[in-house]
Amino acid sequence: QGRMTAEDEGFDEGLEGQPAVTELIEQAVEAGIDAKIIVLDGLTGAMETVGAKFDKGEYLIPDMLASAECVGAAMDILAPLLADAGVESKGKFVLATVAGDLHDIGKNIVAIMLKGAGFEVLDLGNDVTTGRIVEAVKANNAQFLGLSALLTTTMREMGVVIKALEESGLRDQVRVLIGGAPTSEAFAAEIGADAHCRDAFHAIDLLRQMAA
Ligand code: B1M
Repeated sequence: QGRMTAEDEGFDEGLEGQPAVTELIEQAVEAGIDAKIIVLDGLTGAMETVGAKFDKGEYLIPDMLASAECVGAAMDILAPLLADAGVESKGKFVLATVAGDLHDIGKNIVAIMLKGAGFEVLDLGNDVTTGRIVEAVKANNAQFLGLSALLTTTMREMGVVIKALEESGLRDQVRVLIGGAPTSEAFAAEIGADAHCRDAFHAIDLLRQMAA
């Protein structure tokens, strides 16, 4: 789908005649469904189903990767619809999935939303070491840092990043927002983050409240 076709990946069997993800997204947009609903109920909901199938052994890693590509292709269509036109820069935002964690779909959606809301986003990617994150905050004099983690093991690294910011004397200059399925408000409080974001839209709401 733009990045990959079912045929390229050998997934052609059984898909013949089925609408592709991009077609379904275009149909939903044409039908006037809000992009936020498409992201939360359509894409995020579908990834929960993918996770459940992986748990049961019905899906394997390549299936999860193919699903990730589909979300990427869908977001290419939705990104312009999620942007606020002509907004002024609201500050520098460093964003990363922490060390050891390869999940970046959620982070990429957050990046699109932040750019759309007027932040200057420096997306460091996934599996980013604490050292690189701290360096980027310092070098860019960032006012915001977003950390993402999808694994119960790697979420602990977020606390390590916050400690490293404290040790570098940078903690007071940067608001730290965290997100990712295993994280919670209680976990954010435990590691000393400024906020926990349930999803990308919640992140934008929280940032608006912080600016008010
Ligand atoms: Co992985 N995986 N995975 N996986 N994977 C999960 C997370 C899992 C829950 C699946 C399952 O078992 N049910 C499970 C974790 C279990 C646990 O830790 N308790 C799991 C596992 C086990 C693994 C491996 C260990 C599998 C293996 O190798 N045996 C492995 C680990 C690799 C690694 O990271 N070291 C692995 C690998 C992968 C793929 C690489 C194949 C692929 C990722 C591809 C990619 O990201 N490019 C993958 C996928 C796709 C998933 C699931 C199916 C989908 C994740 C996703 O994209 N969700 C996932 C199951 C699930 O989540 N139900 C699963 C959709 C996305 C939009 O939501 O990321 O939550 P989310 O982001 C939201 C919010 O959380 C929030 O906003 C986002 C947008 O609204 N948010 C933020 C997130 N970050 C934020 C940062 C912010 C603000 C908000 O900062 C400001």
